[in-house]
Amino acid sequence: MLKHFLAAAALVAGAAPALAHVTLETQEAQVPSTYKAVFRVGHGCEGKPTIRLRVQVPEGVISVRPQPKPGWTIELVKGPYEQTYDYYGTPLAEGVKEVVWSGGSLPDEYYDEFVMRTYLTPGLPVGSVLYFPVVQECPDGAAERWIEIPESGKSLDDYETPAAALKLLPKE
Ligand SMILES: [Cu+2]
Repeated sequence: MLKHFLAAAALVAGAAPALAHVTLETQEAQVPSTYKAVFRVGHGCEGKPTIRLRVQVPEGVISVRPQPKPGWTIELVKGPYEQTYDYYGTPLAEGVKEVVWSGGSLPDEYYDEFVMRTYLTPGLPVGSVLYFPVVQECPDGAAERWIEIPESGKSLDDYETPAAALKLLPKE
């Protein structure tokens, strides 16, 4: 009986962190569409506050515009895309590849959201999952790296630090 209870407790303990990782508020979106990515940060790095958040923009996600956030400085890391995209008649061959929020301090006990508007281009593979790797940095070099991308046949639950996931749906 006790053994049973311990096994169940271990399962719960193992599953619990999944609720608090850096995740997207809306985890499904139609392709193509304008998508508002809201990254939810539910805790710091083992007790330490979050002082920097870096979000990598996956290929096929363009026209990235972060929402200004009081108390935080935003840096846009730009670079070339793997192809040229058509954005409402404008060819885009380069753009934002990474968004970095820094200068703030989010206590471990608090919750906050980091927002960017994006455009999901028509060529993105409908039916699959798109991953946004996120690195959460804390003082003294501490960090949580939400960058694991599941291999085929595995799910997010198989990983301890999965990247933020967005399921791509066909246009209705
Ligand atoms: Cu977590």
